[in-house]
Amino acid sequence: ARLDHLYVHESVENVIPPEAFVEAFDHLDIPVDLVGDGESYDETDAVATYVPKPEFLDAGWVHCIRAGYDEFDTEAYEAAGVPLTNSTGIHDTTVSEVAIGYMVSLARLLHVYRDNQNEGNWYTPDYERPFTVENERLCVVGLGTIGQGIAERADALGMDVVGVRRSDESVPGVSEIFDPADLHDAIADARFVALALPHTPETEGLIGDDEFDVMRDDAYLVNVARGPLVDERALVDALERDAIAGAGLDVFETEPLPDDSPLWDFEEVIISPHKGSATNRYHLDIADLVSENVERYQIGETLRNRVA
Ligand code: NDP
Ligand code: 7N6
Repeated sequence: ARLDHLYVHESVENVIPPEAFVEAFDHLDIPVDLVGDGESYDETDAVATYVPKPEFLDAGWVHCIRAGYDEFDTEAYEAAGVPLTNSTGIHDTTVSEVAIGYMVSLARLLHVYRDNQNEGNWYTPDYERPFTVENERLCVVGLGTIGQGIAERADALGMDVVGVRRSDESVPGVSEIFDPADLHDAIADARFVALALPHTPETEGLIGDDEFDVMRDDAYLVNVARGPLVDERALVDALERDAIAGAGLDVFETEPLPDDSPLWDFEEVIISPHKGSATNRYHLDIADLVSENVERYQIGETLRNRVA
């Protein structure tokens, strides 16, 4: 069946002004409308949404406006025969710039200077403390859209970039690719370890006590992917016992990060509120992706980014 309606679920407001998003579909030749919970759908309807809802399983196609679709029950979509697509492929610049920003700040101490600026302090760090990212080793774990974006930019800054992925396909700027089974070899020599892989049963708790022990004690962890990839209790412990030097974190086991989390208080931890992908063009980037798939759907072509 052809689609005769695209619905935008109001949960997109978590990240996009819904009206701007709906307007970005002006060129489509099917109507596009904002909906709340409890609507009924049929196979001629497509839905673009941030959260999953049971009623979407009656639609013709569902698009998740996030790259991480770990909150969606892919087996239920497969059982219902409803294609589910995600938004990977568009976060290479946004999220990578945040990862690079953390690394540059942690090396050049911008976060420390800003903390001191807030107190009106003209701060002089110890001579040994500042360094450059140039010539430092970065290990990127997960070399997809975001991982490749980080690797290319880090390479341009003169970093020595290695990475981890399941396939051995080479990646521009990455000098060596390790199999996930060799994670410890991959991270042992790295000054920065950046996580850019999906949250799956296989990747949950990937970085815990053992990994912090393997990492250099002057190493920094960067997590722009998903909180549960890291055992947060082990991370806090590693920071407290100086098993690693610090971290740049956009994502957490519990979001918003609870007020009583010890992570708030480390000088060498930079926290951003899961805004790594935030850009004032997000509605256009997602609308381009969804529009392309509407066209594909209408002519019976394979959908881009199909994950179920
Ligand atoms: P992609 O699917 O493009 O890339 C994920 C990569 O991870 C793949 O290339 C895959 O390579 C690799 N991978 C998968 N499993 C493993 C494993 N067990 N060990 C090592 N590598 C693995 O996704 P994106 O780059 O677009 O996004 C990655 C994740 O980042 C998302 O799933 C999402 O959770 C998160 N994200 C966070 C954002 C934020 O706002 N902070 C924004 C967007 C995404 P291979 O198949 O070769 O293993
Ligand atoms: C804001 C969420 C993702 O998985 O978590 C991120 O895409 C981004 C759109």
